[in-house]
Amino acid sequence: MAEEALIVIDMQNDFCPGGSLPVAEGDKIVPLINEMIGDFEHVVLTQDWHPANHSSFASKHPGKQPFETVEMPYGQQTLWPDHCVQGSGGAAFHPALKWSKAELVIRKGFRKGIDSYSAFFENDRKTPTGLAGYLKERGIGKLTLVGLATDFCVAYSALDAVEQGFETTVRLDACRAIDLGGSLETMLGKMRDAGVTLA
Ligand code: VGL
Ligand code: ZN
Repeated sequence: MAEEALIVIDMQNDFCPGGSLPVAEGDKIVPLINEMIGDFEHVVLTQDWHPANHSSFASKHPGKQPFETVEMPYGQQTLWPDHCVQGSGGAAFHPALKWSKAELVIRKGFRKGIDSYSAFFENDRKTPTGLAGYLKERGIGKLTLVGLATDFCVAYSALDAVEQGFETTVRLDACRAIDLGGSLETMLGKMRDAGVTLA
């Protein structure tokens, strides 16, 4: 029997109200996630972890505003307000998140020139984070994903998870979305089509 893990995506201050890239009600899911952390034997967290000059920041692109897009060598990239800078308070986990049980914290987005929404592959869709190998080596085959944001880091992680052969559930009640230009509907459809269980 495959082991199961809870994957908690990017529950960081910058994605919660008061942060630099706040997701509406991002903090509201903390109590439910804490309950789920208690229920799962294995817990993995992800942490968006950018250098201060990261290429996904609109501030590094003269004339560009947050939420506009640019063409990167690996394809289209949405530009964001500066967020989750390595070691900053905004990059820290929400203070109420019960993170101490986590067996692994996987950091992503630390390469200046590539953003990384997914917990498995960076946005070039080629550079692995190592998470798939870690989980497989540990006999973990079934994943439940929660956190922020539903339509970016959670969705990209879930799509990669099924492609990597994991039985994957997203608990939508324990996620919140950015919803940029219909991105929530688009990504919910992609997840359904790929065989992600939306619960
Ligand atoms: C995220 C945008 C930029 C996320 C991370 O966690 O969904 N979104 N960086
Ligand atoms: Zn980011």
